[in-house]
Amino acid sequence: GVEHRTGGSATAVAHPNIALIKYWGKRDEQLLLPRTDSLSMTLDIFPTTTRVRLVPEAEHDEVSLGGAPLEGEARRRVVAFLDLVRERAGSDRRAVVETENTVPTGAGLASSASGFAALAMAAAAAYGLDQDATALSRLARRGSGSASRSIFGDFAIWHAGTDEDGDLGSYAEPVPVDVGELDPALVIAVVNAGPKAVSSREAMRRTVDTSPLYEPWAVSSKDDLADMREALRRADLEAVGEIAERNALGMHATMLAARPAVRYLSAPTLTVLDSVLQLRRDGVPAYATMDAGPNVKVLCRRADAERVAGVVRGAVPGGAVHIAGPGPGARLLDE
Ligand code: 2P0
Repeated sequence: GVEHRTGGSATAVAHPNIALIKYWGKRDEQLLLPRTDSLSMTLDIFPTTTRVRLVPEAEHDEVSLGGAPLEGEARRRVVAFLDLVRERAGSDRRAVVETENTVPTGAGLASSASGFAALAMAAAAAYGLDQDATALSRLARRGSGSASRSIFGDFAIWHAGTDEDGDLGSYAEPVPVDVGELDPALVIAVVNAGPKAVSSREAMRRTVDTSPLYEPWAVSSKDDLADMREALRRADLEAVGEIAERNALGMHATMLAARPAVRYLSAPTLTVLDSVLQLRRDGVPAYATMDAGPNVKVLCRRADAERVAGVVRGAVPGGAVHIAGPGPGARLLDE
């Protein structure tokens, strides 16, 4: 069956996304259902390319990243994801999964978002699952929550869904934005490209379970989302930036109040945040957002991005600085 349609092999490419309204906290650890809606911009840099090839006689999946075999928890997550796809496809075939990442893995630069979006698309095609974009987004979510958003380009909202709808109700979809009018860029300051000390999965769990600030943030994030949608509709970059910055700082406040605290923000992070404040005092609209790591993403106008990058570079000598614009959704490549 499968080989006739796809040859049992498919390659997909996907880009990371950065949330302007954050996903932080699950209500279902098995299905990766989030507590709140989130909204992101997909980037035009750091793509992940994944090839999935079915091998009829193999007993185990073979999973590699950058040519090296994946092991431990990272491998387990990929195999569990393939098991889900196999269950849906009614197949017991093992696969060879080869991934090339252009972004540091596990450093809060959304490598799991691009990674599972590319894997979802390639695996669905290789196993012959007929999936529309909504179904692919739902499927990618099962690998990593934020991957649901990387199925789509530009701006996407990931709906938390309801307990009644379960798996079916939680997927991302595009948010219509006049990208030309908004003219956004994200200046990414990589102050530390090493892997994080606490996984975002563990950090979310600890925050939801122990932080007295979690519920208030989750409640205020609803308002942030409504305000964000309105600001995006108006293509009002300053409002978009202000809302994104407050939502991110609030998310980090929830973690700082967890027991024990989860602190991803480091001294260089704060130095970059100071430089962002100085840019604003100097009349340049620039706003910061941070994820599960010390790196800072600065939202600004494309026209200001070089200037912002220069200031940020001066703030963290030795740190790499990248400029990203809105990027494409996940797609299959011709093999
Ligand atoms: C986000 N982050 O919205 C948030 C903000 C980090 C901070 O999604 O457990 O790798 O695989 O669903 O998606 C990072 O967490 O977590 C993340 P899982 P994921 O982008």
